[in-house]
Amino acid sequence: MKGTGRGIGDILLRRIDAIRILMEYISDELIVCNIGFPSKELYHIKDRPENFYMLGSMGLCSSIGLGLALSLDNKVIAIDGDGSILMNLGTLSTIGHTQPDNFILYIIDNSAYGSTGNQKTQTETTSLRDIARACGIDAIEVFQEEELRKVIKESLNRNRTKVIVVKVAPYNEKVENIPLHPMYIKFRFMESIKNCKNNIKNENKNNKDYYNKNNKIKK
Ligand SMILES: Cc1ncc(C[n+]2csc(CCOP(=O)(O)OP(=O)(O)O)c2C)c(N)n1
Ligand SMILES: [Mg+2]
Repeated sequence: MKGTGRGIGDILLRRIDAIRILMEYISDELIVCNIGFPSKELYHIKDRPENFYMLGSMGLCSSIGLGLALSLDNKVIAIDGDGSILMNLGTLSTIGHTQPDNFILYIIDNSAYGSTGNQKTQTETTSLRDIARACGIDAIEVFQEEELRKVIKESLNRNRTKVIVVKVAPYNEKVENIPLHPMYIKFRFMESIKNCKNNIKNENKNNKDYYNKNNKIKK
């Protein structure tokens, strides 16, 4: 891999391992999860009202997560895929520009469009970590479980935008489809946001502060 001295041979984890390890450290954080197998694997590991499973479009998980992080004080984690990030690379620029201190983008990079049959993406040559860094984000690429656990713990304890790129082998766990109606997923998630300590009422304040900071609103 570019700049790391590490490569395909260092990859031992699978996407389901990366999700399982993350979930061991999760308490009340909000999670937005990429469409397809990532969501199915997350549902299989730990379903909870604070999980929002993407249905339909690829590419927007990180953007929805960012919007939530800008609107709420709770920690928000977007579990995304390399294919989806490549489809919406502008998301990294927007994250780098806005830098909400309560946002973690957890990119599970299997160098493949895993959910549709593991067709190859270009992340064996394109470093998502380096692109995130070029956007001003504190970003890291992780290959091994021990290092991943350390990075997750640090990122959850620190108030700083973080991009974690977990390099995994292309593999889809044999898990059932999510048996929840899309509207149920949506309303259950909305309900869990209502219960957040600092809820959506802060949205206007956060937006105003952000725009004021950037001289968009002059008073
Ligand atoms: C706009 C759009 N294009 C294509 C698809 C079909 N599709 C669903 S998941 C997926 C692969 C996603 O790849 P990645 O984000 O890397 O996640 P992975 O499945 O590898 O974990 C594709 C092509 C879609 N749902 N929406
Ligand atoms: Mg992928």
